[in-house]
Amino acid sequence: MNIALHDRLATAKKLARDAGALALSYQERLRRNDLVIIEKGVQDFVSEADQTTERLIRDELARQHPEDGFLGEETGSCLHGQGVWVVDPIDGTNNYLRQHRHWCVSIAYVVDGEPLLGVIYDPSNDELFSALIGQGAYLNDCRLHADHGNADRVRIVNLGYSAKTELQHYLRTIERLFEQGIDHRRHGSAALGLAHVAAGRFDGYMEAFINAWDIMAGVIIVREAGLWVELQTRPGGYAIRAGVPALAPILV
Ligand code: LIP
Repeated sequence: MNIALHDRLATAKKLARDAGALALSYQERLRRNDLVIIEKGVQDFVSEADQTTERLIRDELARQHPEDGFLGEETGSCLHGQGVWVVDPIDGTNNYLRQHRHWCVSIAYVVDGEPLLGVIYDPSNDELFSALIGQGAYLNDCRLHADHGNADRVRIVNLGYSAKTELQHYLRTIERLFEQGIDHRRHGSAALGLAHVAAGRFDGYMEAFINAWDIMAGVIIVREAGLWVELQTRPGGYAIRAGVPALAPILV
């Protein structure tokens, strides 16, 4: 296996933990209402925590792998080199800013549009999800093996919704799931939603518009767990469907 990819995976794992600890340290300032929060758009916020955490990741990646490019939610992109690091320093920002626990750090290494490795770290539960192409998916040190299940086993999926898509499509999806006897949750973090699909905590994930930095790590982790992922490009982003194959005709 490409040694350089193994080195990059080790870098990403340590950086995800370090960035998670830094982001967690800002929670005290949130509790004191001492963190500047900027509204980027409808339900789209950023704080000093997001920016500083992304800067920590970006600077260390530039030091260790200067030949690689970078694309981050908060500090933009420099797309030189064969591979690009695609980073969301705090995925689930709205949850984070309201001191909910459901947020994570997401780091992926992407070549020609395909993720070759991904790391998702949930500091609230100290859970590190990771995958390297062809080498399987892991939760901490435990290998993740998908239970492909079948139609009568599928019972709960995780959904994401963006104001950039049609609300009726989202509502029709929920209606279709209930008609099939399938429950759903919406947690506001695509990265964690995909990581939990790989870990068997959800049977599927769907979101009709999502950014690359929210999903690239989750895509390789779900694939390496042996599950189905379908990515479709959209102007400025993607539509994603993933999970047990029995969900393909339902998550449309
Ligand atoms: C979030 C995604 C989520 C989506 C939210 C938001 P952020 O990313 O993970 O799936 O529904 O609108 O885009 O902004 O927390 O990094």
